[in-house]
This record gives sequence, structure tokens and C-alpha cells, in this order.
Amino acid sequence: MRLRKVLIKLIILGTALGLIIFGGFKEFTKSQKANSEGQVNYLIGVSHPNLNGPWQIQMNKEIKNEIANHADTRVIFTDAAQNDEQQVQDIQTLMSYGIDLLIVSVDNAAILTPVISQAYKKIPVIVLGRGVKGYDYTLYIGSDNQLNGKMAAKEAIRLLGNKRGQIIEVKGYNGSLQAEERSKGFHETLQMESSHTIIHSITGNWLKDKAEDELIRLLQSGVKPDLIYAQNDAMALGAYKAIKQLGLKGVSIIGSDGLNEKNGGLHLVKEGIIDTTYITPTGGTTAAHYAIDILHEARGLPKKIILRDHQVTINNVDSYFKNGDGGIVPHIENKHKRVKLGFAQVGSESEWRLANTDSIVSAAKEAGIDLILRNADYDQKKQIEIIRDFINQGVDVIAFSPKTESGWDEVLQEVKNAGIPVILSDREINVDDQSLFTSFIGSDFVEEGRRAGKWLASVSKSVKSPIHIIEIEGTANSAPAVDRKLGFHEIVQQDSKLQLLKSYSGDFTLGIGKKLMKEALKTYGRKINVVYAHNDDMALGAIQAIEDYGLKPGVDIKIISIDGTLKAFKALNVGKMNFTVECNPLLGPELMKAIKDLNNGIEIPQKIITSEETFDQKQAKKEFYRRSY
Ligand code: GYE
Repeated sequence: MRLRKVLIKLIILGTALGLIIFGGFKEFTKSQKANSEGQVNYLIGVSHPNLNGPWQIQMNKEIKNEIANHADTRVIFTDAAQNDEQQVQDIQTLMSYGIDLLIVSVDNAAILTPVISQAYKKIPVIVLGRGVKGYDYTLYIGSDNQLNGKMAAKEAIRLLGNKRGQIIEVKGYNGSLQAEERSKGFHETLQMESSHTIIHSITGNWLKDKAEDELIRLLQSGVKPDLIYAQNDAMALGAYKAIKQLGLKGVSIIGSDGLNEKNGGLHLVKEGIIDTTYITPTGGTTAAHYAIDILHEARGLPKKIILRDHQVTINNVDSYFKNGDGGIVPHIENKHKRVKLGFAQVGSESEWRLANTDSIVSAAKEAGIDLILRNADYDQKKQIEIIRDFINQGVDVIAFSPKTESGWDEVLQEVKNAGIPVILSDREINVDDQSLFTSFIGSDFVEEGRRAGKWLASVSKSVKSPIHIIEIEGTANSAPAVDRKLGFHEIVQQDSKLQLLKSYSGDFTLGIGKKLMKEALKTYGRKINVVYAHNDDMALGAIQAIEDYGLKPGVDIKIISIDGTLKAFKALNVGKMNFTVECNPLLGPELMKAIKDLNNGIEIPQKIITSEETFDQKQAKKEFYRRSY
């Protein structure tokens, strides 16, 4: 069988080489020629929407250079030249060549998502740089585009000063999620924090010439902007050329990408052609790294890698020229001694939390990292004190699971002043200054809430009468509670028969879950059809209260929960719970890997989002024996 597969691959290689000669496909990397005699184990296909953009070309270069280090791996690139249908075809053709993994960057998410979901059913898929709708992929690598837009808006406010500014927005490609998300971040922040107005929003398709032409047309109609926000540097250069041609003065220009090459953002800022850009890593090298890991079936791989964008103005551009596109990377001083990690654990409130603590302790031991783990007993003040102690103890890195989203600015500023990198573990925070932490490792809680809502919507399709829901929320103002509520209601509100009776504010413990359910039963009794609990422990408490009340949990009242702990699987197995959404507590290995990278001066992603499943009673039966927490 294996020989037959290698033979097929060699035939494909022969054909593809033929195609190259006829220019059907972009190119193979040099190393392929060299190894065509050697063992070919893997074939990667890379599909681009448009390869004439400097950013996409940089992405390719990085992938090629990285894959060239793996003699048994070949890569084929395709370029759809900004034709969405062509890109759909390219992916189908790559699939027909039996590629083992697809890397794809997308312009038009709506048109490309279906063919990518199809591919994902068969092989691993890495979505790179520009996203797709939904979650049908193995790994997404890219920037937080909404945050990119938000940063650009804050910069526009800084550049415009007190003037009531008139802004023109030059968007990327219509239908591109990247363009939409940047625009959303830009508009929302501008509205919330200023009285500047976006007078026009035009589309430049990420291209210099198109942006230039569109702007000339607009400016010739007498429009006088104070600032132009272009969603990439190519279009920002087009904007510069347009205003120059029409002799306009004093117009600020913001771009994004920040490449270190001729007409790249770093040079445009240095030469004063544009005011600001954002270094947006292409993720090419990271994608190639993970592609190799995936092909070699590495375990514990994340679902999303969010790369950090760096703002560049005339004030700091030189540091980027000197230190390369990462600029000054937060790193650990005196990197050769054993790393000392201070971990401020939030508490021991749930089964999930206990598994999380174990994972951190064992992973630190395995990684040879000196761990000081202190427990804040679910008290934010105590957690802040523990972090201050870590500064005084001179630890190299601080990591913690923030009890709530707010109240961290002051102590994190002290940590930053002490030059100690901070990694957020499992829960995010709300801070204006994103440089107060280096990275976040954890789950997408909004998506977890959506999955709970989607299950309820799917099992209630045939039901005509109203379905009454009780929600038991986690700790108020904590990231999991805020986001799991958001995601659940985003789905539930789409179906009028799914009706929320009441939301109770809990704290992720079994005891409170039981107490609040008792209260709900006293008020609503048999009217309750569904309980949505933000974690398993509260759900298990609710189950006890329902049984005490004389009803059958899982039968008379459906139980939906989040975490996916062993105790929840036991309840699913005996039919007392109906559905649980996994939230992975085993964050230790990913955290230690990030700390080691920091110790080696490697820039770590802004966010590492874990990969997670969902389990109904049937699926839980299959998975039960493999559950480790
Ligand atoms: O769901 C819950 C714990 O922050 C993700 O906190 C974590 C949550 C988890 O108490 O069980």
C-alpha cells in the first residue's frame, strides 16, 4: 500500500512538474528538484487568493524556507490572481493531487469556506492570515484583526489631536473577514472614543493602484480628508500618491503590514510617506512549523494562534530596522539559568481548576522550570498581593488565571516596570494597554457558549411549544462567564421558542449550583425545561437539587454544561446530563513551551487558543475511558 502511494505521488510530481513547465502551478521549492530521487512522505498544498501582494509574497517565502528544511516534504503553491472561483478550483485541484495538508489564505470567506470545510473533512487544514467563517479547520494562524483596527483608531485619535477630523477609510477586499474585522475595530473605537467622522469608506482590494485611482476620483470631487486609514501599506502608498498628485497638504496616513523592504511599511514610515503602520506577521514560518507537527501527529496542538501586531511610527521605527520585524521582543534576561515561574492560581473552585493546577505542576517539572505556584483562594486582592510578592522574589516570568476581567492595570504596570513578562492562563482581562501582558493561553469561551446554544437549537428543532431555560452563570465579570453567556445567547435568540426564564449569578462551585437551582425550582417548578450551567460543577449541583425536588435531571429537565470533566461524563453516562462542551484544563505543556520560547528570545503569539470538542451522551460513552480529568 505505502509503495503504491509513493508511486502515485511520484506520478503526480511528474505531472505537476509538467504543469510547471506549462505554468499551471506557481512553483515547487528548489529542494524538490534535489530530492526527487529521495523519499517523499508528505505533499503540502498552499492556496493563495492573490500572489501579487508583498505581504502574501513574504508569507510564501517564509513557508518555502521552512519546508526546505524537511527533505521528505514537498510543497505546491497556487495563485488565484484575485479570482475567488479560480481559488475554489485551485483547492479542488490540489485535493485531487492527494495533498496531505492544505495551507490556505482567504480573501472571500463566504465563497471559500465551503470548499475548505470539504477539504477539512479529508485532510488537516491550516487557515493563514485571512480567516474563514466557522471552525472547519485544524488551525488558524493570523492577527487579531479587530484589535488591529482598534489600535489604528486610537492612533488616528492621537494624530488628529483636538481637531474634529474627517477620515477616509480604504478597505481591503469586499467579503474578506480581515477587512471586515479591521473596519469593525476601527469604527467602534472611533465612535466610542472620539468625535472624528469617517466621511467615506472605499475599497482598494489590497492593491496600491486601485486605492490610488479610487482616491483620486473621490478627492477630485472636492472631498478634503484630515486622515486616511488604509487597511494595508500598499493601499496607503496609493493614498500618498493620490494626495500628492492633487497637491493636498497635512493629510495623515495610517497603513498596515510593516514589511522591511522597498515600499514596505517600515520604509514608508521612515521616509515620512506614511505616519504609522502595524507590523502584521504573515505567519508563514509558524504555519510551516505547525504543518510539519500536524503531519507528524504531534499532540496538544492549538486551534488558533493569534500573532501580535506591532505599531510603528517615526518614534520607534529604527528599533524595528535594528531588531528585525519583531522589534524589541519581550524576553527573559540571563537566559541560561533555570527559569523561575511565579504562577498565581485563582483558586480550587472546580474539578476543572484542580486538573488545571495539576497540569501546570507536572508540566513545569517535565520542562525543568522552577515553579512557585500560590493559590489565591478565589480572592482577587490576594491574587494581586501574590503577584506583587513574585516581583519582590525576582521571578523570571509571571503567569496567572485572572479571577475577573478588570482591576489588573495597576499591578501589571508594576510587573511591566520590573521587566517581567506576563502570561495569562485560561482567562483573559480587559486592559487598554495590550503591552501589559505578553500572551494569553486558553479557550474561546464565546465559541463554547455558541456550541451549547447550537446543541439546544438542534435537539429542539421538532418541538413546537416554548422551551424555558434557566441559566446558571459563572463568576460575575469573569471572562468565562461573560463570554459563555454572549455565545449562548447569540444562538438562542435566533429561535423565539427558546425562552430564558432567568439567569442566576453563580461562582463555578457545585454548592452554589445546587443552591441557585433550588431557588429556581421554588420559583418556576415544572415550567423549567432546560438548565444551561457555565461549568460542570454547577450543573452537578443543579442535578442534585432537581433530584431532591423529585424530578429526573436529563429527562424532565435537560442539562447543558461546559468543561467536560470526568464527573460530567459519569452524569452523561447515567443520563442525568445531556450535553457538555469541552474546555481544556491541560494548559501546562503549552504554557511551558511558551516560557521556553521566551527564554530563547523567540516572540510568542499574542494568543494560543486550545482545540476542543463537544460530547452528548452517546459520544461521552465512547470517550469515557480516555478522560484524564
Ligand atoms: O470553566 C471552571 C473554572 O476559567 C475556564 O473556571 C475556567 C473556568 C472553568 O472554575 O470550571
